[in-house]
Amino acid sequence: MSDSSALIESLLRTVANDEPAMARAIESLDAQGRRELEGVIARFDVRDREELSRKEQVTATGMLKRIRKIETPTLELYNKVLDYLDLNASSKLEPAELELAVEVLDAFTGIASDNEVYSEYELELLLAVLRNLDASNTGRLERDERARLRVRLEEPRVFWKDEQYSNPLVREILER
Ligand SMILES: [Ca+2]
Repeated sequence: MSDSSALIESLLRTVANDEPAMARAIESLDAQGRRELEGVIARFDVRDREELSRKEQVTATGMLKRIRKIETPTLELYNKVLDYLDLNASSKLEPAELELAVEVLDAFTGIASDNEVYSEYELELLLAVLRNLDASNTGRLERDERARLRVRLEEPRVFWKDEQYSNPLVREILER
């Protein structure tokens, strides 16, 4: 994991000035949290160079800003969500996958709050949506599952409303 730690160090250098709160949150992660963070940001090192280009840094930072708290449990859930959207199982989010990820994250942001960041609870709900879409149970969305998702994303509010009634995994979380 030392190689991906280099990814964290390079991200830290970038955010130290621009995003001090994010830098502090990253610095206070324990070993498990760092592993989860590496798992998130390594997806943006698309060419596998073990460092992020300026553009990839911006993408990674932008994706990290979508979670309310950079903590081990949220990073763990975020990795699981992003795994479903790594459609070719490359461990990287190539541009088309990133586009879908952004679309999905935009559609479900604020499902249990009126802000634009994901809490741990909201990530759990989003994961339940993706798990339920993964009818073939492969851990990522296949072409037909993706097609269904695309159609549903056209009306995200209706999508979420339906999920609350029809998705047993979502219901289970809401009824806790
Ligand atoms: Ca991929």
